[in-house]
Amino acid sequence: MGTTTRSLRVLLVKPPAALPTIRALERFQRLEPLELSYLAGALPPHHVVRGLDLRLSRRPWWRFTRQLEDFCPEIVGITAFSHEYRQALALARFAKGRLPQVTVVVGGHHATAHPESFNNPTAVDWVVRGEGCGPFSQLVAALASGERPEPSPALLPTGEGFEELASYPPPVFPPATQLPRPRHELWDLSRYAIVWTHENPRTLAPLWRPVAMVRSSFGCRMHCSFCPVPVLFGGKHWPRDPEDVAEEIAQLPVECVYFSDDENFLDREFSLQLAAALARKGVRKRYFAWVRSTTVLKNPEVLRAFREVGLDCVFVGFEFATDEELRAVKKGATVSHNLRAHELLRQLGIAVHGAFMALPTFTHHDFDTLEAYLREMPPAETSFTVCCPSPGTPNWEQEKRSFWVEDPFVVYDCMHPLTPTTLPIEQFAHRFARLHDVAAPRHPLRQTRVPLHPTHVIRVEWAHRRYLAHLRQMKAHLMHAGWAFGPR
Ligand code: B12
Ligand code: SF4
Repeated sequence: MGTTTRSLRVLLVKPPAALPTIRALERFQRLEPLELSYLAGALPPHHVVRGLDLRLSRRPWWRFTRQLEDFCPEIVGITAFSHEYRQALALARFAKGRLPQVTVVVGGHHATAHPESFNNPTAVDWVVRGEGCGPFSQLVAALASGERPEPSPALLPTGEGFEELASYPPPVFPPATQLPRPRHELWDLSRYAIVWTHENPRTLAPLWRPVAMVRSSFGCRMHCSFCPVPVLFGGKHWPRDPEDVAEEIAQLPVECVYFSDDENFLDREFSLQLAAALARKGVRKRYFAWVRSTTVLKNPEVLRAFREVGLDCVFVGFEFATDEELRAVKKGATVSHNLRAHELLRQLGIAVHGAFMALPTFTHHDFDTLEAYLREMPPAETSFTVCCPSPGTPNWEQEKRSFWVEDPFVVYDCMHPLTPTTLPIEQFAHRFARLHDVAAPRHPLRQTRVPLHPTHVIRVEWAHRRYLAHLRQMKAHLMHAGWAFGPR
């Protein structure tokens, strides 16, 4: 017995960020919404799929309206990090208002961790938790053949019965080999760029370079207390087929590739096979990857092999400047591991992006200790976040009673403390912003004697100033999110 399946028009939407801190961050790095490329890759080719990244538009509401009117989608899929959940909900409500017959589906990190935020039948029809390709393709297949999709803890209809399905833990991602190839062609990749850090720039090298995002594996076997990855991937690390990853990379129309793995080089065999496949296929690209300091020390030959195929920079979560703090978050690495890995990477010619955190409990002494580390460490690009529990983790549940804002998701950008700071908030904001100024001179591109693209140099300095100005506005952003304690 055959069922007729229609071709459906599907619009996949990335909301614009509301937080000025995130918009300021996007001046340094804006990456394609890979989650939506995966969803598109999961659908059979007879459906017509469009991607709409509203971060790229100066008038996002106007663009959204135009897409709804011109394309008339039958399904609208919206992704959201926690800080975007209100915009996602507003877009969903707006789509329903314009096209009452449309089916609206919401998924992504916030839906996975806090599906109840989207249990609003006037705006959203279905909420997808966890990995979306499987549930989304089931939903589209059912709608295309005129059937009602089968609800499950991964595919929840809003309204009646929602709460029971949402009470299950989020479904753990399936092995990476079961996922489709993402459809990068959904996006104009020339519009996605990051400041590309490397150790040996040529004269007048541009700072921003167009970039594509590729996920070669996901998950991690560590259990750092602030991180959602162990919950999302059940403490496992899933690599893809190295030949498939190399083929995906070979077909990209841009030279720079930003890996969005949690830990690229955890699986030694996979990493060496991937480097070998890239070399064999003659793929000549540049790479940015993520690695733990302990992995660098354990498998330096992997880093060497990747350097040979084009690895320019790695993101290393150094997190803190003392062993006591590293132990408290169960990082499984010490300051000595971090420093040794840092030196080794630079010897290999790989630039380091060191990520550090400040705790809400930081005193002036703690900030001084971190600043001293930053001044003395080898050159590195740096980023700083405020250590916050991650939505959907046991830590979030434990700490939520101490949150000092009514809607913690609105300021969940890891740049705003969710629990009371030891220092008055203005001083905390000032010291947190100052970390960026202390670290900036250590940036490898600032250390070089080679002159760089002059317009980009001015642009990056301006972006840096804007970013710090927004960080110093921390108190105003917290008040907007319903700061419970008022000014201290
Ligand atoms: C790469 C990455 C980044 C990149 C770029 C991301 C981008 N596209 O702009 C950079 C480094 C810039 C970045 C920045 C930030 N990030 Co980030 N990032 C990641 C990371 C490591 C991978 C994300 C990714 O690309 N995954 C690949 C895609 C394919 O997988 P996916 O997102 O899980 O999508 C699947 C499902 O979620 C689902 N799905 C997703 N959307 C939808 C929509 C529908 C309709 C459906 C049906 C299904 C569905 O199906 C998808 C396909 O499999 C994750 C950690 C992780 N392991 O997920 C953190 C993570 C997403 N980031 C996070 C955060 C907090 C941030 C920052 C706020 C932190 C900061 N201060 O820098 C900023 C915000 C940036 C922004 N513009 O909003 C959090 C989000 C948590 C939350 N609840 O919101 C995560 C989970 C890590 C963490 N620390 O907790 N990030
Ligand atoms: S090592 Fe990185 S990805 Fe793994 S749990 Fe810790 S912070 Fe998360």
